[in-house]
Amino acid sequence: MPELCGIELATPVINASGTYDAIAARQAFGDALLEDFPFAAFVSKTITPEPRAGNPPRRIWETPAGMINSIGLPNKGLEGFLAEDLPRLAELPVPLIVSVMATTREDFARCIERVARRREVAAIELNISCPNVHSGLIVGENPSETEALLDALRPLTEKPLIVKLTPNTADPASVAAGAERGGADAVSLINTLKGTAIDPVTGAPALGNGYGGLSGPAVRPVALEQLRSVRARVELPIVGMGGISSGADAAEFLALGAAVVAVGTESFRDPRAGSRIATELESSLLSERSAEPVLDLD
Ligand code: RRO
Repeated sequence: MPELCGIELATPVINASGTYDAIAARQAFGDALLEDFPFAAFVSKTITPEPRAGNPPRRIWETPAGMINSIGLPNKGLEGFLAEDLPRLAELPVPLIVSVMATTREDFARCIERVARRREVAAIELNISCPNVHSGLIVGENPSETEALLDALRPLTEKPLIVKLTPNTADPASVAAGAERGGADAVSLINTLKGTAIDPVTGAPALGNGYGGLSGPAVRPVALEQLRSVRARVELPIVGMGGISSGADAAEFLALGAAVVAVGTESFRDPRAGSRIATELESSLLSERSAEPVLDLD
């Protein structure tokens, strides 16, 4: 049975944070959603210590084989999430991973302490890689800052800490190594690649914030290469993602040594993509061959 940091999963397919609104889906589909939930674990949209309104519209722009988002982390804040959303997410029939972001170590610590106390939470993802929020030094671009953040957070919980890496840096493997030295239990990659677009009608930037993060099939080769380089550098389990839209795509990530895969942009097109990809994966030749990663990582 697939597992991530000791959390047993029915399939190796989970969702990428922020790409599937399970609370809205439950409202739309009712209890039928619980009987046939598309992912083997659910990762929440990232929360922050205080509520945020997010970026001005336009927030999404379609690109060749992908899209750029400039969502800007709208959320109810830590206390709003714990009071309103967590009880609803706890009704999902799969383990819950809560994604957290803050701009100081103290705020990160406050979030971890409050979230980790809740028994509904199986693991915590530390989002140190959002492309759409100005936070001074981006911790996730810097291996020693990442290590120091983990040094500060690691003692606060025994729950698994999964570090979401940014692809917007020259050497993601060094950041992964920093996370490993600091005591992370896993890394996940990739977050979106910084990108921009011009609205052909107005000639102005298409996104309200001027730029955003690119995702979808267009980024898959970049994600695979970053996975390859991170896999070669750290022993940690890896959640691999970036443009996965079929079982064959997912099998590529598993062949390169990902422990599980996450589906993001494809869920906007097909909300049942997670289940479909898990089924396709079962019959994928590559996934049979890759029970042990087969590719030379050097
Ligand atoms: O909310 C966002 O704009 C966002 C986040 Br937190 C993230 O981690 N990655 C992304 O592409 N968008």
